[in-house]
Amino acid sequence: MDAEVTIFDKIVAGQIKANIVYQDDLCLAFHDVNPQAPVHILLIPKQRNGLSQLSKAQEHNKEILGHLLFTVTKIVELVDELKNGFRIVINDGENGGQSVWHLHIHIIGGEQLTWPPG
Ligand code: DGP
Repeated sequence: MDAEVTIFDKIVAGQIKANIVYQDDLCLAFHDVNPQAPVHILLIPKQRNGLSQLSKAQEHNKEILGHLLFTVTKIVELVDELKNGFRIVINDGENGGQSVWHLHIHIIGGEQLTWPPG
């Protein structure tokens, strides 16, 4: 699965358009094409480096994993609708509902979220 080009690789390469919220050398954040809340942003590493899903993480991925979580706080600073709270979700594997095999963090908010998720 890891060797396959995903839709997110194409977004990183600029081959597919996305509504970009934030980027730096290591990661890219853009609005989800199928939002589940008023704000629904996806945050991805630009290089997959084996991270098709969180459960495949290796020692060499630790730095980017920390960077992604820290970057969530930067995105929250940029998006007013997230300032009263938000949720991050990582779907992992088939039972987790994962559909794109390139690690991504969902950042969801802009309304009162309910618990538990489905
Ligand atoms: P997951 O099910 O956790 O693998 O989430 C994949 C998400 O990716 C899903 O919420 C829809 C989103 N998505 C799929 N294709 C595209 C696309 O081409 N553009 C954007 N912006 N989002 C996409």
